[in-house]
Amino acid sequence: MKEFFPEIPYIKYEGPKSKNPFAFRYYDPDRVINGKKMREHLKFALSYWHTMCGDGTDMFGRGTFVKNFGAEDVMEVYKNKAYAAFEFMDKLSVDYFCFHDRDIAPEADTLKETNERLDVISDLIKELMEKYDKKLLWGTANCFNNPRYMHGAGTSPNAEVFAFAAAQIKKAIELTVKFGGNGYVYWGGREGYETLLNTDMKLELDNMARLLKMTSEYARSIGFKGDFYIEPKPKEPTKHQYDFDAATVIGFLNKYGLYKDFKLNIEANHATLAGHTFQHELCTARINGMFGSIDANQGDMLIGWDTDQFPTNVYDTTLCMSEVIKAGGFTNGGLNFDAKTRRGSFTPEDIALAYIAGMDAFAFGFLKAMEIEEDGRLGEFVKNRYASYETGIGADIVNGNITIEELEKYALEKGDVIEAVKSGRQERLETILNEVIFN
Ligand code: XUL
Ligand code: CO
Repeated sequence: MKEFFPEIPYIKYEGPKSKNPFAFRYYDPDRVINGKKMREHLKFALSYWHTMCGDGTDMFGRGTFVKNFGAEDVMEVYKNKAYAAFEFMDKLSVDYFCFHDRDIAPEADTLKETNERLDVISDLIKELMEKYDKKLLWGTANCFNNPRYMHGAGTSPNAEVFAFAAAQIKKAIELTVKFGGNGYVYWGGREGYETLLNTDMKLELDNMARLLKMTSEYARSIGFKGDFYIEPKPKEPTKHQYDFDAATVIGFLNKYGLYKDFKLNIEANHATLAGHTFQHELCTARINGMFGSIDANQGDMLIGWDTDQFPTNVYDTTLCMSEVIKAGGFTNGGLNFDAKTRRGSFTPEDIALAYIAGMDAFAFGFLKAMEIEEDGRLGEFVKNRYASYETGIGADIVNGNITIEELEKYALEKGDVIEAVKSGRQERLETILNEVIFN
């Protein structure tokens, strides 16, 4: 069989001292930690769109990568993308992939023809999944690229566009089920608005909920057992994306009675675009029982858009994995590299090196997050900081055993409570974090 990446070897674990660029320093896929292999703790996924399709096009220049994989006929190109994707996953020990419908097969003139193309390529992908023992983390529909979606899909002012989006999502769900997918993602591509001068926000939000309800119920009716995820993002492409951040999405799901069947897919770069840390978004999802999956990447704090860089910041990966551990680990979710190399890093080797960087950064983060747990000092500090709620008046507050009048009486008797207030010790705690990371 044709090898698509002869320049990329099989990547093996060589340990932190290795100078071999094509080796893992921290990711040792079959190493067992707490009864589970690292590959099962981390559940890395390849993003089909960036890795097999993204060609480096930006607002100021055309593509710098050629991704036709040696073919000219459009269907042959997409077949070769599939062969190349599985060769890449095999060489990198990436066990999962994520896809949009339009990443795996090109759109044709009619929906019927497009669906027929999807049937052909999805048969091939299913075969390759079995051959290489790879799994689908999640599928999704690209309801934002085609001009018909210029004003949104589920939130389009045009009902015909809503109908088309519903039909497209139906097919994407069928493909997800065909691949035995663990999840289905809704990222609100153009579900948002530019100006209220032309927008009925209430109808748009109601319609978005209608689309989620209809399509998720359909998925269950055809046997989908995985998770539905909403992926929050505050802006880009629209100025006001409806799924702004985790808290907004949780409020939306609650309002429309959808919270039971949905979780969140948290993306690092989307968190920072919303003015939050990655950890904040993960924590918000976790404490609301909505933690699901992760789009692993990082942004550039000096650039105000979604740069989708491969994650190398080990503070972020450590704090992220701490949240994952607190959530009890991944169930259906995992770490999807929704990430691309910079436009100037245009060779296949660059893409492999970027995956190695991201996988090692997360493997390192996971090991350090486990050490933070074992060390216990950070957890202990937080526990003690709230100790006043465990007894006395604090326990009464938490248990709802006290009235406002009784609280007033208590405060009046005390006169002041400043002596009870203790230091937050932020700098000391940051030093403990550094100690763990650098030891
Ligand atoms: C866009 C983004 C998407 C979703 C899937 O910012 O993150 O790739 O992850 O549609
Ligand atoms: Co994403």
